[in-house]
Amino acid sequence: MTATTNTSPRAALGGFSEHNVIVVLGAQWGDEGKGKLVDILAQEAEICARFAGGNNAGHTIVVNGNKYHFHLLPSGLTNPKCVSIIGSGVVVHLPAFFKEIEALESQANLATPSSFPNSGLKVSDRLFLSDRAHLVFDFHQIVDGLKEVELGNSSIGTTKKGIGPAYSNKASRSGLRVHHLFNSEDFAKKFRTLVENRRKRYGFFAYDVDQEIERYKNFAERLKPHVIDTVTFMHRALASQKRILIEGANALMLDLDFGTYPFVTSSSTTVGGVLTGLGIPPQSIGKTIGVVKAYTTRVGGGPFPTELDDKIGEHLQQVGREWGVTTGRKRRCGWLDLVMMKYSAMINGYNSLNLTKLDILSGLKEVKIAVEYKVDGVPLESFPADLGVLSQVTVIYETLPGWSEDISECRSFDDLPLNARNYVNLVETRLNVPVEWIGVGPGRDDMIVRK
Ligand code: 2SA
Ligand code: GDP
Ligand code: MG
Repeated sequence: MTATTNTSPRAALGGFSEHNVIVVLGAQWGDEGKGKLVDILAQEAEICARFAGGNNAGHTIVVNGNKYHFHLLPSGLTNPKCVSIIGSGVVVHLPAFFKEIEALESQANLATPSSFPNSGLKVSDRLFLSDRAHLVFDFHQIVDGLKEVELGNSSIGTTKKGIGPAYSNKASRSGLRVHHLFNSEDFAKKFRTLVENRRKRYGFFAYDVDQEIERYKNFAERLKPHVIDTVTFMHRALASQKRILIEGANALMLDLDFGTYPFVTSSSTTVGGVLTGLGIPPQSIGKTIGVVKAYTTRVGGGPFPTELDDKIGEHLQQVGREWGVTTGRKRRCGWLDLVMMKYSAMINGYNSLNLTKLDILSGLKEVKIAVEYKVDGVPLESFPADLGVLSQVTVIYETLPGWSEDISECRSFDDLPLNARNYVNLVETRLNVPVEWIGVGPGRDDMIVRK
């Protein structure tokens, strides 16, 4: 992987020539490689916005061989000219917010100058946060852990970043938002009530409330320059036809409404979440891109119909380097599931797909794709809501011959071996959505663009 320029020539093909607003969403259970596509498209974007989730997300971006990890901050920060927005649908852990800024800035200073030639990865002056975003506190993270213990064998396998407890406070109308930080008396009062309340529910846990209130006074001062009304900002940007990239976190099957509930995250990860998490109207979205891994992975608990509990699953995990970016947990691996993908495409209405990590399938004698679920011999119409039903499905696969060639240097569809092309074509035909990008490696330039 040897990228030599900061702005990939391929980025121009990414879609901003046709649309001002592009949305990138995870189509499976996360970690499809959204960050990499966002990085590529961001080279042409003026604004990159996050709309949901928090620092549970983990995106790895590889530029000139240097790895950058994004959690809470938008991955579009890799373009030094791109302004980044954290919308009101995101939940923000301020210690993590500042830590991530520092980590990115110090890492970028160490990186080769050609990665970020103009200004390094300076982020402080081009990163803005909604005054309506809810805050995640350390006590939310403590509660996240306590909840998981309480669930025992049925634990969700959360990232323990406090995401669920913070969204719970939001939904129960007791949460604290960014604007609350700037009225310190009111903040302190509400904060004490919140902690008391959680202690009533979960029993006493050690937490220095006074010290935390002091810490947040400090954070408020540091945060001030970053806080804006993102609704007004986004609407001005739309009115002046700025090129806006909207970055999904987590993925459709982890969505609170449409995912494998309760084994989901606590936010709206779908295209619906884009609207509620940024406060923009539906007609402003020009294009929605679904990012789908050429196989499936899942981290944490919950059902996974095409999971491979065998040598092939282990092979995908090892070769695909499938470890959580935030927690370091091993990701579970399985075959690509088109029943789930059809459901995903119905909800998000993908205009095109980025099929990622096709290179990881190289070397397998044969590859399988799930095309149908049956219960008692009867095909299911779609992905079931009831996990009891899901546990009974027999997965019907289509088996294709594999390919042995290393495809990481392929840069056009025709460069791919025939069997790899057939694999892509099958995905495209069955889903009736064009596969516009094909990932063949982790680097910015390791992408086939079909246009
Ligand atoms: P949470 O912490 O409340 O959002 O966890 C609820 C479920 O959502 C899953 N989840 C994720 N799945 C994939 N990737 C995520 N981000 C990190 C990454 C994960 C990591 O990029 O690798 O490092 O482990 C992510 N975040 C949340 C989670 O596993 C639960 O199943
Ligand atoms: P995200 O959460 O969807 O942004 O994905 P993650 O960053 O959590 O996980 C995807 C991983 O796959 C990262 O380590 C990427 O660098 C890597 N990756 C992305 N696309 C490709 C690809 O096409 N091929 C290979 N080999 N790695 C890829
Ligand atoms: Mg990830």
